[in-house]
Amino acid sequence: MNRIVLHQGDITQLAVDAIVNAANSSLLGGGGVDGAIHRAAGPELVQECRMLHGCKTGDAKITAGYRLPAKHVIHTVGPVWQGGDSNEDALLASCYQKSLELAEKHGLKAIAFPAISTGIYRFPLERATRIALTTTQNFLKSHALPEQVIFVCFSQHDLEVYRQILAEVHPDT
Ligand code: AR6
Repeated sequence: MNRIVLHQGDITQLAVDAIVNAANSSLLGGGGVDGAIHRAAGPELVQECRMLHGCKTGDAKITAGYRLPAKHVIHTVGPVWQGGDSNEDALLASCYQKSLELAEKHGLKAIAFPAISTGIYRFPLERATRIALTTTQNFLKSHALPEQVIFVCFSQHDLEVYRQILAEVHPDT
């Protein structure tokens, strides 16, 4: 089975064990995919998020999915792109690593990621995609869970970039 899958569409519509939210450190909602997830999940999500007291950049926290078709939301905070010399690569890799660790710890089989930091936080898409795919590939090599990781691309262009880089890094997972 191919454990890494690409999908174009709206992450809020996926009936998976967890969708990952590209949040900010308050965990209290925002624009982009964060806004879409909170709208679709309903007001109970922000209530649970308030009890988490925020999240550091590069870290991840899990909640229920409420009105979403997904059972859980893993909230992670990507770095704001500042030119590349402010530890952005390692912080972005940590978002994927910590999210995958949480999924494994909670016994989750299928998890879906958006392209963290590549919207409002302006991380260059190709560089971010390479980090997303290699970090995930390395994690899957030594872990049975999650069984499946879906990378959700919002636009056709993002999907093309993911396709190209996936072929380059050629996962044997
Ligand atoms: N489904 C899948 N992907 C989406 C969706 C969706 N419904 N909506 C947007 N995207 P962004 P960031 C894509 O800006 O750069 C928020 O205000 C989008 O096209 O959502 O990590 C937070 O509160 C892009 O490819 O997240 C933070 O303050 C990707 O999701 C800040 O934005 C990420 O874009 C985080 O910025």
